[in-house]
Amino acid sequence: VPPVAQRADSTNQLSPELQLIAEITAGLNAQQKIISSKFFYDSVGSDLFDQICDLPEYYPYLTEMNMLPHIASDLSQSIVQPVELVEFGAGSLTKIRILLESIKMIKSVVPIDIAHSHLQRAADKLSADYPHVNVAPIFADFTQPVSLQNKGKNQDELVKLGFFPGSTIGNFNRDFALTFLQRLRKTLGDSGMLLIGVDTKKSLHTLHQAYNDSAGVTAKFNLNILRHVNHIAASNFDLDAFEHYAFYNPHFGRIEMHLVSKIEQSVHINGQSIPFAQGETIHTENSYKYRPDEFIHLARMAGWRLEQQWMASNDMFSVFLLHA
Ligand code: AVJ
Repeated sequence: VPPVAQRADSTNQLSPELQLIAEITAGLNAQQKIISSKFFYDSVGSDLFDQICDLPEYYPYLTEMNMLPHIASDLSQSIVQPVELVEFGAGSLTKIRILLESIKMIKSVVPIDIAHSHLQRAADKLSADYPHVNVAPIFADFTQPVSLQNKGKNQDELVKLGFFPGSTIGNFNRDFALTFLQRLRKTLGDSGMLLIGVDTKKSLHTLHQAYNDSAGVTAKFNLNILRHVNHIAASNFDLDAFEHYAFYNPHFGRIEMHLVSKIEQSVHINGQSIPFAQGETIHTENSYKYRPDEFIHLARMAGWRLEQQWMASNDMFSVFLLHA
């Protein structure tokens, strides 16, 4: 196979598989090497993420899960027309279930996730448990525009309720977060709503512990991206030659996750040899944290109106309902 072109603007003529390889290769040729956090989520990575959610240190999941029954009960009062719930990055569909328990107006569910087999399994289970709800999964990278055409049953009559929990928006830099929220505003339409979970700024210690858990699950999750890349691109990353490094960067208001090369080495990918100095890093994830006023400003810039907001009792996590 000839090496895939590296110029970003030449990648879209390639097959989907080669596009991914081209994207990864381009990131590894950058000054600060980078692999997009969407590559965390193969089946193994999705399972590891579920394990992160079981950690006592990983407060975003626990806090939002504790808020959701209350939020769902509020929404069951205010949502009076039949809706289609569209979740971006739906994972194991655990949170959707809490909404379905209370909000009887949800007639159709469209979960979108990049991890195909993981989502297929979760969607089959959901559909078996809620036989009266139409479940129509989309296997896609939701950071790219996704068309909802012809998905749900009678979807034209249903108001769309977007669901973007877990502070996944935190993976995007400010520019892309704005672009993405604008795109959702279009995708969900003029009667659309968006329920979005956003992690807050808080004590550095709490933030640090959440991404440096004592059981080492986050480290495994981070390193798994290299195994996934080896699978996609037939590269030869040695997982033992890198180590997990996560820290809060107050200047950018974000957690950064990196993989640090323990040694000087080269890695083969896509017909190239990528050199690593000892201590050089691959940046694998940003997780931006927002004060409520910062997020509300961003949502307004993207064309949304704030309808309702919820804050965890300890200010650890926030959830917003936006209307078009
Ligand atoms: C799924 C993107 C919300 O940023 O906290 C968890 C992913 N990374 N631990 C986050 C993650 C490390 C998570 N999001």
